[in-house]
Amino acid sequence: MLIDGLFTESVNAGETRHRDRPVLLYFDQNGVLGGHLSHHTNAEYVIHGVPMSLFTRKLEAAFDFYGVPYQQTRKGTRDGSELEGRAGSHQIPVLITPENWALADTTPVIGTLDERYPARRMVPAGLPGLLVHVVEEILDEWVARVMVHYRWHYPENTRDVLATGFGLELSLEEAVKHPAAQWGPRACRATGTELIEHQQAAEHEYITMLDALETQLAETPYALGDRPCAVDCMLLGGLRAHTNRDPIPDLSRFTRVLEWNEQQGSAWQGDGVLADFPTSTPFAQFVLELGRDHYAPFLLGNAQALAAGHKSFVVDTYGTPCSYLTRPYPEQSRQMIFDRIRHRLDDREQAAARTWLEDVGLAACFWPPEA
Ligand SMILES: N[C@@H](CCC(=O)N[C@@H](CS)C(=O)NCC(=O)O)C(=O)O
Repeated sequence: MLIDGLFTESVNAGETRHRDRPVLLYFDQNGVLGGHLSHHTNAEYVIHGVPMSLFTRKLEAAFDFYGVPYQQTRKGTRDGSELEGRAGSHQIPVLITPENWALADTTPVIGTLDERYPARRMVPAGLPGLLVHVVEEILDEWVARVMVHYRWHYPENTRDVLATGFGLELSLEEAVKHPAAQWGPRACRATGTELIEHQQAAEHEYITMLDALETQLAETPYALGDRPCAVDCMLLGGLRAHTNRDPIPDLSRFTRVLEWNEQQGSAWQGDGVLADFPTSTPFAQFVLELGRDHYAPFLLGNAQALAAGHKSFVVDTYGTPCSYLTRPYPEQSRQMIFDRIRHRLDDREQAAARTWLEDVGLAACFWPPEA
């Protein structure tokens, strides 16, 4: 079940223990939370993060669509706070719930919020939910790296983020040498955008994706249809934290995308439907193809390297060999898709899911072993 990603001990139907507090949570056969979670206090949610963080803005966009009030508190990554221990992550955002739980990782966090606000779910039930989850996954785990590249390989962006984030007034040369700017290029090397040819291809991929979104928004108010979903949250997070915030790239020609980005999620009345499964929208098809061509070889190479205990590995990306750091998280993340297929789809839906994943060339990545 989706929520497994939040807990140290995961189970099928039954119970689990939240690692932040020793509270038992109960799940029904479908993995739906009951008991404690339906009881809310008047306290608000608090999102700990920073405005220039993609995943912080993704979660904020989700809250806006749920129409649920929240507070924002500034928190950087690896700040050594007790919150990091409680959430089990050095990353941002961390969400504090009204029950004072500390939760990390936006995909399962949005899954939890969906159970609380089912009329405005960001990931629907059944096969449409699988499609949303897979598109979200490709954006989270693949397209997000392009934003990291833009920010830390363009000194203008680096200088700007150090000025806004840290109050540092630096020249371009000083900015790139500043200790706070050293994480970025390392992250780029780890995620395959070290070489100019891969940087250019990654930028082309992102801009082409925005072209597809621009075209989509002429047809539907959201990326996957007439209502928003987790995919919109991710896209808005990227625009708000990175590409429409940093000086580079110039997005001025994407007029519909920019207008869409300006809209407040709270204006959505909870109405509308997503485009039908499996056709979805041309934008969704675009991202799925990008996932098949580029994310899938990376993900399978990463899985092999992890199994073999290799620290790094090389796969072809955009037609040339590209080196990546082996990371455990992509495996944990696709496990959430495996869990959705295993525990949230019935037999008929599982058969349709398999056919669909084969059709879009993603079965090798996302069809669970032994399902
Ligand atoms: N899977 C996580 C990713 C969170 C994430 O990567 N956050 C970034 C900031 S946008 C971060 O903390 N990066 C620092 C790092 O990974 O060390 C989620 O969905 O919340």
